[in-house]
Amino acid sequence: MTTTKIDTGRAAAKVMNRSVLTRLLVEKLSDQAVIGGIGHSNFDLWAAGQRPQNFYMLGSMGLAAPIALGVAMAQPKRGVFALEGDGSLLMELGALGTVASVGARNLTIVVWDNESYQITGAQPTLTSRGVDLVAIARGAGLEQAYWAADETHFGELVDRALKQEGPLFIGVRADSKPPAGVTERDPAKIRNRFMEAIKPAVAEQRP
Ligand SMILES: Cc1ncc(C[n+]2csc(CCOP(=O)(O)OP(=O)(O)O)c2C)c(N)n1
Repeated sequence: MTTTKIDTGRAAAKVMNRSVLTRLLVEKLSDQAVIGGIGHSNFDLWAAGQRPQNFYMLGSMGLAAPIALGVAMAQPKRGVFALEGDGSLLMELGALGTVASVGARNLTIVVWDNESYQITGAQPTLTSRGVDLVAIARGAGLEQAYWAADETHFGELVDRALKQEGPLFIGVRADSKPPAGVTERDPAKIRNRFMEAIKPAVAEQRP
């Protein structure tokens, strides 16, 4: 861990590309579940390779972290990531306190802060006026909340998440480039594929 960079504030964090970092994240994964929030978070997750352990939230903002928390609680041995846009997270800030109070070590929230509701026309969000989501996460009780200083630091934070020492909150300042693909809009297929991929082996199932 590059501890010298760990407390980089938002202003000093590099503006990076969500598609590139999503690929970087996915390349490090094995059986971890990833929940892509509405918006370009899940488009880029889709484009990074359609892993069956990915769930693509279509339609409702702010649900990546709550869904991920449910999966993390049901399967404490599985690493779980929530990928969410800043606009969506701002809709569901209470979830941060819930995640902190549960303290799921296997859960990581990544927020792509592009200061806008990009998918609906790039209307500015409150982060464009200085609202700091990492500071909010810390205030909600998530002590391990950091701005990724650059791509290397992002990779280091993901490595830490993979050791399941969370809950971890990773803020990324994201540029406004378009996503690398578009999620296929087939909710039943998305749900069934995900449930099949993460269902416990028969011996592990609860009675
Ligand atoms: C409750 C709710 N309000 C509004 C919308 C319309 N809507 C869908 S995505 C979106 C913007 C998402 O912004 P953000 O989470 O920042 O992701 P980005 O588009 O920047 O990737 C909006 C306003 C919605 N789907 N649900």
